Amino acid sequence: MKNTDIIHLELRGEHKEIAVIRLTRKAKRNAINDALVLALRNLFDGLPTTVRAAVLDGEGEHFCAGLDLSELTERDAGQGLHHSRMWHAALERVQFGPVPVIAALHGAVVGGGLELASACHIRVADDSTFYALPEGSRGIFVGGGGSVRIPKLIGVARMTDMMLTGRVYNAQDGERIGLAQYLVPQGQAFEKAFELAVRVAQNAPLTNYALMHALPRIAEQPADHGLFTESMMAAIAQSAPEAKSRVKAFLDGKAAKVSKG
Ligand code: 1HE
Repeated sequence: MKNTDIIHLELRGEHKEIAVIRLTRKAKRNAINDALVLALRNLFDGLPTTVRAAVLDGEGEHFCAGLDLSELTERDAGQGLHHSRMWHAALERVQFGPVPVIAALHGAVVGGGLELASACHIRVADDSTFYALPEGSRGIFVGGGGSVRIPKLIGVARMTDMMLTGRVYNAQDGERIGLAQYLVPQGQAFEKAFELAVRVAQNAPLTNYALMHALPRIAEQPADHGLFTESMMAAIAQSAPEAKSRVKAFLDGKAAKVSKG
C-alpha cells in the first residue's frame, strides 16, 4: 500500500506485526470523502501477512468528522445507494478483515466517524472524545452501517435519541454506555491502543479469527444454531497445534496465570 495524503500505514514491531493506520486529512478533521473510503478498503484488503493486529487513529485533534459533506450535494437516489454500499464494503473489510482493529479515539467521533469506530473491535477513547450522529440534524440518515452496528453497542433507544435530538455524549458517558471499552487521559488513546494491539497480536491467530468472525455471527443466530456453531469453532481452535502447546505450557507451569487486573 502506497501512503497517500489521506491515509497512512506504518508497520511496527520486530516482525512487522502491528499495523498503525492513520487518517491524515487533518485540515478537514479526517472527514471521509470517496477517495478515503476506497483507500480504507484497499488498505485492509492489502494488509501484509505479517500483521496480527491494527491500530486505527486520526491525525490532529479529531478522530473523524464523518462523511465529507462537500461531496453529498450532487448525488441522486441511485448514486446515494451505491455510495452507501461503498461504505458498507469498506467497513466490512475493517470488521471482517484479517486482524482485530483497535480504534484510538479522540475529539470528534461523529457521523460516519462513529460508524467507522463501531466497525473496529476495541475502542479506546481519551478524555477529549465526544460522540454524535449529526445526520439527524443534517436531514440525512446513517449510511455506513451505523444502524446495524451502533445499536449493538448502545441499544436502539440511545441511538434513536442521538439522532432525534442531536445528543452529544462526552468521553465519560460514552464509556459508560458502551461506545468505548477503555477511557484514558487526554493524549493517551494511541499509546493505550498500541499496547492493547501488542497484547492482541500475541494471541493464537485462530482465536483472534474466531473472535472476529465467529462470535458476531453466533450472537446473531438463534441459540440452538449459535451453540452448534460455537462447538464447531471450539473444536477447530482446540485442534490447532498452537492451542495444544499453549495449554501444555500452562499445565507445565510455564505460562502466566490469570491475575486480578
Ligand atoms: C468538513 C467536515 C465534514 C469538518 N465534511 N468538511 N459530519 C458532521 O456533520 C460533522 C461536521 N463537522 C463538525 O461539526 C466540526 O468540523 C468538528 C466538530 C468535527 C470539528 O470542529 P473544528 O472547529 O475543529 O473544525 P471546523 O472549523 O468546523 O472544520 C475545519 C475544516 O474541516 C472546515 O473546512 P475549511 O475549508 O473551512 O477549513 C470544515 O468545513 C471541514 N470539515 N467536518 C466536510 N464532515 C456514510 S454516511 C455518514 C453520514 C455522516 O457522517 S453525516 C455527519 C457529517
